[in-house]
Amino acid sequence: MKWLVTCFEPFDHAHSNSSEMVWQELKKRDWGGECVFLGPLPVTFGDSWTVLKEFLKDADVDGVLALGQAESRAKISLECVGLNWIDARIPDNAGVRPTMAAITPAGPAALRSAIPWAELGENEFWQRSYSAGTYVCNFLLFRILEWAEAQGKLGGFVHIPLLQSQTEAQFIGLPRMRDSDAANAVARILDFLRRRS
Ligand code: PCA
Repeated sequence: MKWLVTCFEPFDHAHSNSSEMVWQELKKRDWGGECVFLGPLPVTFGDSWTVLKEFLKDADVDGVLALGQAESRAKISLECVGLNWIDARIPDNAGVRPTMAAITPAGPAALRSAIPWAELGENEFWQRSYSAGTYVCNFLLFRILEWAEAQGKLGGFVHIPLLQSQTEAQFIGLPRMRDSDAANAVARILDFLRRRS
């Protein structure tokens, strides 16, 4: 299967984003032409999906895996559900802070990812998650799941903890993964996805 892999730019005044760091590392590896990479996407409600949707018009892919950073989580999260809801705790990179609003007012309360994450199991590096938050990552995940359902394709989201090399003061005291552990773990997750028929 051919996968599109995206990541996010830094946000909330940080100058790094673990998803972009891991994504840069994945891009260097040999995926036998089965993975294409788009990023980093803007951390904005206005443009994140617009940029991705535009790319998908001409891209011949079977699935989309989006990567994002989750401070305060200790393991990689395999997101199983996108919530049809936004409640931003901080403004996005365009200064917009939507609160208590449905993404698609007439849509379902939530959409499930059709990726069979249970088959991948759980270990010291990753676990399944049932909340991608209520910020830009959840917004993008919900839009990807709407797209996947309409197209009969697969969509999913993986949240990555902070990495040891991220030195911003705002990250001090939060859980971290070793950079190489995170990159190798997400590479294994991507390998699981591309081997699906
Ligand atoms: N994490 C944020 C948005 C961009 C990112 O990398 C989130 O979890 O919503």
